[in-house]
Amino acid sequence: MQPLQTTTQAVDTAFYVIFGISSIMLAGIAIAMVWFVWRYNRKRQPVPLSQKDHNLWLEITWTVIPTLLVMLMFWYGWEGYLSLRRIPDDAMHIKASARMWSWLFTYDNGKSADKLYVPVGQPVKIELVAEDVLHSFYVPAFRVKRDTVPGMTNWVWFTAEKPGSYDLFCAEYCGVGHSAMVTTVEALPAAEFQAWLNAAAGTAADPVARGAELAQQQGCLGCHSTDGSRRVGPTFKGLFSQSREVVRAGREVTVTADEAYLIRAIREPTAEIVEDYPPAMPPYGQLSDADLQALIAWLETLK
Ligand SMILES: [Cu+2]
Repeated sequence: MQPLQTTTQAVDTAFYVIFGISSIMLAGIAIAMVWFVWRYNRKRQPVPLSQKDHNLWLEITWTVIPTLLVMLMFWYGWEGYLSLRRIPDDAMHIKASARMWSWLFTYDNGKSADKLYVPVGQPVKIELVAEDVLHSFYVPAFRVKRDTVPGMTNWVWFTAEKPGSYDLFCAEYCGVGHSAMVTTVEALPAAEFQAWLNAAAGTAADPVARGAELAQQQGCLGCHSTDGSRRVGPTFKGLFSQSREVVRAGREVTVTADEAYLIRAIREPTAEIVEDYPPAMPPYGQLSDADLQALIAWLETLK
């Protein structure tokens, strides 16, 4: 089934219809009220002139017109909702994984990225998966927002009509790094998108390059800076072989950030917590040993 309109058109139409009717009602009611206050002020008209207590046609009018207006608002809301929930047949499938505190997008050919690349003019169906807690996939430009719920698969669809970069937020408070859980939708012209999609990825041969790629993909950079600035977690800059104060099993100890320490910090992040930082990092047990080595090789270069 083909939708009649894009998600942006669906939401905007309903919004402007409701906003327009509400504005006219607000102005009409306020003007009538002020006019009545002035016209029927006791000083101006101390004695009521009419004893009429009802008017059938007036009552029918003020019942029928608002009923029609409310039904009109319902109609646009319902049509808009159906458009949001009816996936076009030619929609391209992309999986969005939400985890504390980054997004990972996986394409059907196995390619993955930390930004959501989409082709202009083609509908995309985003399958929403939560790996840990509740998050919410929110792209204001396409008027879509839907929760990602652990154990449940949700989805949204949208079409990017113009090339560009659009904000993508997590819209469900999901812990200390929530505000860092932002990325972008990159809408590319169809040919450029195909070229990007078919370019090999995740396979940089050089370990340092592979490490940098992993840091992006795995969402490390959502919480750790590489320029020395403080984020949810400590910076990566100058980390390797530095000595640092950590709290291990409730006791303060000084450790050297060598390879063994970094492996522990990635695999079992809450076992040793760097002083002054929250025990916020999820464990990254799924990384292969080769990937771990690549990440560490890359960390070593961040002097
Ligand atoms: Cu989140």
